[in-house]
Amino acid sequence: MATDVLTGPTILGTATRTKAYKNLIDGEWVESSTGETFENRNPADTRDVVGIFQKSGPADVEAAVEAAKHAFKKWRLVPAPRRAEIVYRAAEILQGSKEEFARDMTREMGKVLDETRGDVQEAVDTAYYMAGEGRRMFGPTTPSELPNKFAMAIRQPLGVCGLITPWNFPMAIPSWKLLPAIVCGNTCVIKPAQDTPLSTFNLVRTLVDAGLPKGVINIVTGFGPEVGGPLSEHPDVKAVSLTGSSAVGRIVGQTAAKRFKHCSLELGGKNPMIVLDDANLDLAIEGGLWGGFGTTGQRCTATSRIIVQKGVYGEFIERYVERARALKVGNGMDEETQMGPAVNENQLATDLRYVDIGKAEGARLKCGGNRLTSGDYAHGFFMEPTVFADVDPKMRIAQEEIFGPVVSIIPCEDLEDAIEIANNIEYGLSSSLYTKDVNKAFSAMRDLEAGITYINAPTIGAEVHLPFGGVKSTGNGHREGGVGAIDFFSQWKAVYVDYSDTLQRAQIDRGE
Ligand code: UN1
Repeated sequence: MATDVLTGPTILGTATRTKAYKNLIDGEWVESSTGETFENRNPADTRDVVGIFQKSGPADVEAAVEAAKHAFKKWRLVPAPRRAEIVYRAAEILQGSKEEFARDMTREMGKVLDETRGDVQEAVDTAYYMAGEGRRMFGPTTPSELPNKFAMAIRQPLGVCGLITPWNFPMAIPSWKLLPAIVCGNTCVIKPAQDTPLSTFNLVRTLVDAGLPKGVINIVTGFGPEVGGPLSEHPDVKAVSLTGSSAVGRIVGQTAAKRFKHCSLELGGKNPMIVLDDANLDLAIEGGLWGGFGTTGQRCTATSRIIVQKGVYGEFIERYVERARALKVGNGMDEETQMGPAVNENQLATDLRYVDIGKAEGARLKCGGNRLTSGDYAHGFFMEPTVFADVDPKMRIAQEEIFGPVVSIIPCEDLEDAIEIANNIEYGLSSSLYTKDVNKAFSAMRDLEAGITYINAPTIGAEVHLPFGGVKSTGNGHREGGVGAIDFFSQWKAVYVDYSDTLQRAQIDRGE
């Protein structure tokens, strides 16, 4: 799959060997039809080239879809428990490679090692869970309305699935899509984000090592217009699953709709954490730091708004800002680092632009706001953890997804006011409430408009066996994780077996 090619200059000024990775099509590692490649660079130190990847074009998508279509003919007939055994074996192999794959991921994506270990673990968890689903995939058997007639519904695969995955969880999110898809009997073409293709390679290579037949999963690396677009448009791709921005989601959704494809969109978020006067403040501060600055704020589920009741507002800000200021920013490979770089220059520019927007809107910048460029920061996309206070809920920094380490703190009167602020937004992925009052907790669980609500925990940290996804512009109603993923990657067939040896007409022959 990977060959060594000479690239340079490196940090030391001498050429070194960088691995070149190929596409995986029909079980073969092949170069792209375009003959072009792109570099995957370390966002903590851009002198470090992690790998060279294929800059593919529509012809590569065509070949991959053809391979997947061919493989589907056999794969759909492999019993689901047998398909799942391969996934189970992959989970075991993946566990053994956890440290190596976490290091690869930190190098290509930037988040700290603890978190990339968690990302690999999330793929392991998904594999074990989906392996179990292979022996469930339940469908109802139900009495027929006619005598001597049997009725049931069975799950069937869809065919070729086109999967487009983001850079922030470069192994976990591909696992959420690939593993239920193949357990259900589909075959796949995956286009990983151009910033983080290596982690998807590591996952798929593990599945191949576990015995996955050729053509069942194909990888085509490259960019949206040349790979993602043709993949979602292809008539032989029967389902499209995308995790990405709402802007891209709108395009992919419309493309898929033209051919009535199954389409799952998991898009943006602007997730609120509410802190009431009676909350355990130490816990809320700890949670707000983890939710706001974990993954450098680059989670769809990031705690980007903290809505604090007036009784504790001043104290919360003071203590939160002090802790945010003290966070250790640096290369994620260093075990001491608490926050890594932005994934790329564009993302960093977006984060810094929103700092200017917040200032211009009149929010109070309490800490951060600057790019870090001195010493070890010189070659990476680092910025300070940034906190705005006295944010008006209508401000752009309180309404728009930034996807960086920029937290907006908004004052509120009481729970009712907080929920109004929380809900008055385009998105609805995750949400959280800190309180000791069980009545308030249950009201919030009912009233927060979001696909996920946490009580006394921040907005991040979803577990793979529960539904993951959101309401409003966060998506189109599908759920990843849990049985929702099986629902998406299968279709129902109702089956009736009449063993009466007579013509029985439903709704007509009622024996009256
Ligand atoms: C994402 O933010 O895109 O719940 C995924 C979480 C992680 C997954 C996040 N388990 O924060």
